[in-house]
Order: sequence, then C-alpha cells, then structure tokens
Amino acid sequence: MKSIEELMEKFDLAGEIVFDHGEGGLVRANITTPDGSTELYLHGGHLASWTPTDKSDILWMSRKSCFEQGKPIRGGVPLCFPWFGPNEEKPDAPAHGFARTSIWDVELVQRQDDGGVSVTLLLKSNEQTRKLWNAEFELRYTVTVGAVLTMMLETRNVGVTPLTMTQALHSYFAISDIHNISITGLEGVEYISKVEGKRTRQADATIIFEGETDRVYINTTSACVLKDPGMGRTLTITKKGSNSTVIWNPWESKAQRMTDFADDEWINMVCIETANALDNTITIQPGKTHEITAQISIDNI
Ligand code: TA6
Repeated sequence: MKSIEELMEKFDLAGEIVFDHGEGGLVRANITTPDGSTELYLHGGHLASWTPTDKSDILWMSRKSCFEQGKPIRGGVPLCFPWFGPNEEKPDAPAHGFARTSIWDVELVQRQDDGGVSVTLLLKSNEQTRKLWNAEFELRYTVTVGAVLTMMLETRNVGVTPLTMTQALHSYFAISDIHNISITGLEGVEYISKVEGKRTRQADATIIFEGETDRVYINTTSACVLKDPGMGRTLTITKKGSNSTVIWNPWESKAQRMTDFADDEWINMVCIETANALDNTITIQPGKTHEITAQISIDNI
C-alpha cells in the first residue's frame, strides 16, 4: 500500500484531494469540490461521508463504528462483494463478502468538466481472496463527487471460467426520524422479507416504517425516492446494472444487539441499497465486466 506522501505526490490535484490518516489511523482520501465533499477510505473502498455544499452529511455513520483493519465500517456505503448477506456454502465466511474489509489501492483521480472529482479505487483477486472465493477478478470502484454523488462498481472477470456473484452498494442514509419518512418507487415489486421470513409483493403504497424492516426487492430497476419532511428534502437514488433494491432498518431491539450501533441510532438512519441479491445473481463470462451504478441527488421540499 502506498504511503500518504506517495499518494499525495502521485494524485495531487491542487487541493481537491488530500490524503491523510482518518478514523483509526486508516488512510483516507478527502475530496473537496465546489458542490460538495466526501471522505473515502482505502479500507474497504469505503465512502464514509458525502456533504453537499451548504447541506449536512447525506450519509449516516454510527458513532460506535469500528475503524479497524479486518472489520467493516458501520455506515456510509459498505461494498458487499462477492456475496450479499451470509455465504450459504461457507457459514464462517464474512457476511457480505470480503471487499468491505480489504485494502484497496488508488488507480486514478480525475477532475470533471463541471468541477467535480472522480476517484477510482482498485481491488484485485489475491492470495487472501482466493481462500474465500476461487475466482480471478479486478474490482474498480469509481466515486464521482459533485452536486450529485455517483458510485460505480465494475467487476471484471480476469479468469478463464465464468464467475457468479451477488453484490450491493449498501448505502446508509441520514434521516430526521424513521417514523416520519417514506420511500416510493417499489410499488408492486416482489420482495423477500428477512423479518417475516416470506416472499410477498409490495402493495401499491408508499413504504413507511413501523418496525424492523429487512427486505430484498427483486427484479426491479426502478429509482427510489426517500422523502424526509423533517430534513426538508427528498433523496432520489437512481441505478444501472442493478436488479435488486434492499430496504433496511434494524429498529430498536436489533440495534441494541449490535455493538457497533448505538442503541438510539436506529431512529436516524435507513438503508436503501443498490444491489444484485438472492434471485438476481450476476454471472460474468471470462474477460467480460459488469457495472453496478447508483446516483444520489437531492431536492428541497
Ligand atoms: O442489507 C440488510 C442486511 O443484510 C441486514 O440483514 C443486516 O444484516 C445488514 O445487512 C447489515 O449487515 P452487517 O453484516 O453489516 O451487520
């Protein structure tokens, strides 16, 4: 892994990107543009915050999150790859795969015409990943910061056999109050509920929250709109290359059972995850790629 000095020398953009040691001493890229700023950790390729100019952080982060090698960060946008959720064949393997606890490298930093900045991080299959998943891959994760936030995860199969995966951009959003938000865009979509343990279909009604909610909506390419009257804003999450959307809030008792999640924090977060999960596995032929993209934009209400 490159040192801070090497990173600064190689990717200096005259101040738009500054590398430092962030929480837990982990290497962090601080990206600043006229329209907003982000913090992107090389640990896990983890986007920890996105603060549009004159607004509060759009992403939620637990005040009890770990920032340690080998442990996932609780909040921001964890990268779930090469499986979403538990690994059915290897129960001891880490939930949501190994990408979110691997050390990524910086491959490219580019200034955009509109003043935005994009950073591409790289993770290649290696001795560690092969122990968990026998496949040869290159992951390129490009975060583009500006008035909107774009996240694109490209998976390239550099092996000689097809690879099959599930994945998610597991986005945690900061909200005023889980009792007072709503999500549209998934009306009529089939979902699997981890809480009820059943497969059902979303009514043609806005999603509101009245208890623990953990749903994988399948076969949907729709955008979602999160309406937060308390924050006076709506977030629109559009996507490409994703056939699943996951909606999650742990509610009170599950939050209390998580050591990296303060007991009262469930009120101020919701996950709307851009995914390919459960029925929506992705198979990539040798030499080919798959891209999953999420774009987040904000409107005042
Ligand atoms: O995306 C929802 C989910 O699969 C939930 O079941 C919950 O486990 C959440 O992910 C967080 O998973 P983690 O391994 O980060 O605690």
